[in-house]
Amino acid sequence: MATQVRAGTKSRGIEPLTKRKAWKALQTHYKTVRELHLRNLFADDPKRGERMTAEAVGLFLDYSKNRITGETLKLLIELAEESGLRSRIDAMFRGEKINTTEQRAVLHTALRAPKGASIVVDGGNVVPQVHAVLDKMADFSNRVRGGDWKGHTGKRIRNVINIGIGGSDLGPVMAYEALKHYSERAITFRFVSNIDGTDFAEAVRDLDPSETLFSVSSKTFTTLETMTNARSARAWSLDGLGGDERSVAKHFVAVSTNAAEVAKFGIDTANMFGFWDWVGGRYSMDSAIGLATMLAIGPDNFRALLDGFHQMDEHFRTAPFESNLPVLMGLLAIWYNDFFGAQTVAVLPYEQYLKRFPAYLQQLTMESNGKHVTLDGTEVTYATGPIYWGEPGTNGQHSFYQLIHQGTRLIPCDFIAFGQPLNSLGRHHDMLLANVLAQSEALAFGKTPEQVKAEGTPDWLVPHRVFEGNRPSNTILADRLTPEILGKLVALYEHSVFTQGAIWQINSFDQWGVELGKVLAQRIIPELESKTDPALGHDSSTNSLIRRYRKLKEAS
Ligand code: G6Q
Repeated sequence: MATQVRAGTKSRGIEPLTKRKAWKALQTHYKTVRELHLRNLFADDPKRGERMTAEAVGLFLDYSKNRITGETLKLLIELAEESGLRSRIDAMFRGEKINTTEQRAVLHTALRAPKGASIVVDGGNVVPQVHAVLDKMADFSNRVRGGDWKGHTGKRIRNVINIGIGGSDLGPVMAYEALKHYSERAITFRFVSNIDGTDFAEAVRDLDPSETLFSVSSKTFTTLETMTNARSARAWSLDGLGGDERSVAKHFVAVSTNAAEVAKFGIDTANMFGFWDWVGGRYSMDSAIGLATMLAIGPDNFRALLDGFHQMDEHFRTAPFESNLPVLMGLLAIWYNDFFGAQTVAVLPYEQYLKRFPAYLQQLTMESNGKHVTLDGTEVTYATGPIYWGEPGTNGQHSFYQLIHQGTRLIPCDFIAFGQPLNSLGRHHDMLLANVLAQSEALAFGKTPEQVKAEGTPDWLVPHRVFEGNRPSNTILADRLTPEILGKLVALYEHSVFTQGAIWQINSFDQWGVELGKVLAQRIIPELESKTDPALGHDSSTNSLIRRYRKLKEAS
């Protein structure tokens, strides 16, 4: 597909990726490495498992079970350098408008900058505004959590429902689940995102409107799903509170960048928590979009979360590439994606509280790097963003791990585990950790036909029981899942995504791909709701599905 090159964006002084020296060297090098087995790499280098590790800000990364040699790493780092990664990092942190298609700065790192810092956007230091909003959130959270914020009838708030979708939902849900251990258990937290009415109906079915607070979280405050759910929430709330419009001020707050739309909806802008256009949706869980998180875990824990993000930001900004965790992870992702042709990455947290982490990462990684043109609009000639997926361990072991162990696809895995459990229960944690360690060992080293035979396996069964091994993985270890560690983990992946995007020379910060479906849905809604048969101008499949739906609807 031909794409237009936008004038003025071409001259970045960087050669196209596939023309770079290190890329070509990696192509040649790959031919040798693909023949190597992790069994031999470990046998030839007894210290590999100690050497190929990196540790920073409380996260330990063992990347030794990857199909790499010292030379691979050297070349990947050269690729990062040739790609101008260092200057891209600096440009992001400086607040340059690196989201070129939307002409926006990309400054989620400013959301976790300490109070005294200065980050200038369009001539103004944004850090004081960030802290002013955080203070306002903290004050509000304390009032709700402490029972000082009362509902319309004078009762304290016992339920908080976040209404938002995409970046205004996935981060808050993930963080709430991840940090449930630290949450205020006297308050019930729920998250409504889907336009499917079931989501809202199930969220409120057992709740008392006089004790329920809604946080309508939407950067634009125009998103179809969120505004539809917000209107249903207002109707439900008013219905339960005798229809008194004044109750809205006590039961609805807004998180948005769009004060005009917030006011139009009927929420007092005094009850609005703002953020800025330089915060992308999928990078916003540490902005006011994290209000539900702060209500759950309290301001001190929220600040610890931000501090964790900031520590990883500083590590990413300053550490040499050789020991830079996000850079290493980003480069390994490129190695498998572009040289081995791997299509996916499995993220496997051995921590039940991280059950929504893979879902959160799916948006972060795939919305960011699911791009087919470079910054200057040229079609890429290499694979970009891999598919991220996963489930918490050990559940996946009894389901899809079979394909990772013995299937025909190469699936690099990120295992995430913690030294200490948050719920100590007999031998559970040792067993959990034994499993994560066993999985990465089995994936890497497998089981040879000779080993299988030596166990007395009949010949015909041997091929079925052989594990080829040579399946790569990273293992990330931390002491325990705290708000601070969660911030570090999320920032680790944010910056790994950045590293990949910078090397692919794509814009990791726009998401035009979500637009077309939105526009078409707006066109179809009146066709589904029309009282008379509408004239349909879609393709024959869509036309007949619309007609069939209209019949099904009539039959109900
Ligand atoms: C994220 C995307 C997208 C966005 C949602 C919600 O990077 O932009 O997931 O967060 O579409 O948008 P609003 O917050 O504007 O409702």
